[in-house]
Parts: sequence; C-alpha cells; structure tokens
Amino acid sequence: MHRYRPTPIPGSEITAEASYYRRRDILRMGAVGGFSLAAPSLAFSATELAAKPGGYDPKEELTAEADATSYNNFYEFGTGKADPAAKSGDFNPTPWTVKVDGMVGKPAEFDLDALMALGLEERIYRMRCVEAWSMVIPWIGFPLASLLDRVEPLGSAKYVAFETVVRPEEMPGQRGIFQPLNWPYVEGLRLDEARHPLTILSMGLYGKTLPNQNGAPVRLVTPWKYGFKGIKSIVRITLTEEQPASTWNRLAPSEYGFYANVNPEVDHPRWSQAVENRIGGGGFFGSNERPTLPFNGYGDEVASLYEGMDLKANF
Ligand SMILES: Nc1nc2c(c(=O)[nH]1)N[C@H]1C(S)=C(S)[C@@H](COP(=O)(O)O)O[C@H]1N2
Ligand SMILES: [Mo]
Repeated sequence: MHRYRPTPIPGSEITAEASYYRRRDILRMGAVGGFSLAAPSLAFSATELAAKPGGYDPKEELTAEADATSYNNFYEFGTGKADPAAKSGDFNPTPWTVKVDGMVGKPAEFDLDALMALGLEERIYRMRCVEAWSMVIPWIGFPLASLLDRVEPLGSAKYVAFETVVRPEEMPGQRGIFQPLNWPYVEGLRLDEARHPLTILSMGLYGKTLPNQNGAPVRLVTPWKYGFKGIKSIVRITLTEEQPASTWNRLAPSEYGFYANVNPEVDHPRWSQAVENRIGGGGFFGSNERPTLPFNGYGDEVASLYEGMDLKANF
C-alpha cells in the first residue's frame, strides 16, 4: 500500500552538511532486513527506494542537496534563482490530482497514492539548464510510459501536452503587475519521447518527496533535454494529434525550440551552449566548467529517436 506523505521540511538547526544525501548509506540501510527507514527526513520506504534501482547512473559526483533545492527556476514563485525556495512556503501540494485526457481510450485522474503505485525507482540523472549550468540529481520517480499504458493512447495520438497548476493565491509569481510568462506553464513531448524509458515523472529527490521549489508533488524529467522541458507541479496531461504549445517556445521561438535537445553545436542566440558550469562541482583545474555533451551524454539511448532529422533546424 502506497501512501504519499510529504517529507517534513528540515528545521534550520539541521546543518547543510547533515542534509546532504548519502545515497550509499541509504541503500545499505535499506538492504538490512527489518531496519526501519522511517527516519524523519525520508518519506519513501526502503522498499520503495531500493527495490528497483533504475540504472543510468552517470557515476559523477552528486550535486549537494542544498544546492539542488536552493538554486532553482520556477517562475510561478518569482524569476530569481532563490525565489522558489524562499517564496513557496504557502504552496500546498496535498491533496493533488493529475488529470489525463485527450486521445486516450481510458481517461483518468490519478491521486498521489495512485501515482506512487506505478512503481518508484531511483534515477541519477544529469540535468542541464539552457542557461548553461548543470547538476547531477538523484530523482525518485516512475517511467511516464507506465502512466501512459494505463490510459491506453489511441493510434491517432502523436504528442503529450503537460500543464502546471495555476494558484495565484499560493504562487507569488502569478500575482501582481509583472507577469513574466503566460500561465499555465505548458510543455510537450512527442509520444515516442514521452514513452522513452529515460523519461520519468518525478515525485522526489535525495530520498525525500519533492520540495515545493523543485516541482512538488510531481514533475517531468527528460535528462537529454534542456531543463525547461522539466515542467513542474503538473495537474494535467493531454494526448494530442498536433504538436502542443510549450511556454518558452511560444515566448521566444527563435531562442527556445520545441525539441530542446541538449546540443553543444547549436548555440542560444545570446550565448554558447558548448560548455556548462557544474553547480558546486570541482572541475578541471579548479574550474567548474566542463564540455556539454550531445543529448547531455544520453546519445546512446536517445539519438535514434531523431534519425533523419536536421537537429539544427529542429532545435
Ligand atoms: N512550471 C514550471 N516548470 C518549470 C519552470 C518554471 O518556471 N515553471 N522552470 C524550468 C526550468 S528553466 C528549469 S532549468 C527547471 C529547473 O528545475 P529544478 O529547479 O528542479 O532544478 O525547471 C523547469 N520547470
Ligand atoms: Mo532552465
């Protein structure tokens, strides 16, 4: 029985170091029979965490949890990197439902327990923001394909559209005169991208439920695409025949494409995408800069999805 329990927000007395995620410790503890993992900071049980390691571990140093949860993009809470952590305290992600509709045989609404029951795995993925910074994050989630299988997409469905919640009363970035984006934030994938085994809906990171600033309670993760595809706090998923709108593409189509595959050879019009700054990481010669890889290093897994496509035209 899966019951979603938000991880308590740690008190300020907990040191940054103590809140670092020590993955191997947690997995080792999980392997000890009968050992309870109901430590106050862990919302997922040992079985949920350790039963199904998801693979794809890039074997790179994890970004510190404190960095991944304090340096964020989530414009519903403001445009500054510190805004999502500082200004999301009023956001209440429980209870929650995700409506799945459109070109499917069995439209459905999933509550958080139903989503968890699709089978949580840990996936350590690189994430690369279009702003040329990157992190390595241990996500907890389930393959989006598992959810899509439940609703039985029709043969005519070609795309998957995603939508974020609109709650100006809880999201200060959606109030006031200056509105940086049109709400709701929307994103989309081709159906074959959505079904790819790398594509997950995440409900947690570092062994805990997602903090509000990272997209509680459920968000998309597509590690071979720029971070803006990773739409947060999803309330609706719609299968469509036509390519759906995506927020950044609609705002500035010459700067942000629909595909948004990480590509060091296609620069943003205003900056290079050839190198990235690994947040908090120690790179060459004391610098945190490292070369960006095609498809963010996931080319072996995903390049075949784009065979025959001009990736400079379809950026
Ligand atoms: N709803 C919504 N989703 C969003 C964003 C946003 O502003 N609103 N920002 C995107 C961008 S630009 C990035 S880089 C990632 C950042 O995810 P993280 O803060 O968990 O690292 O979220 C993406 N998802
Ligand atoms: Mo981003």
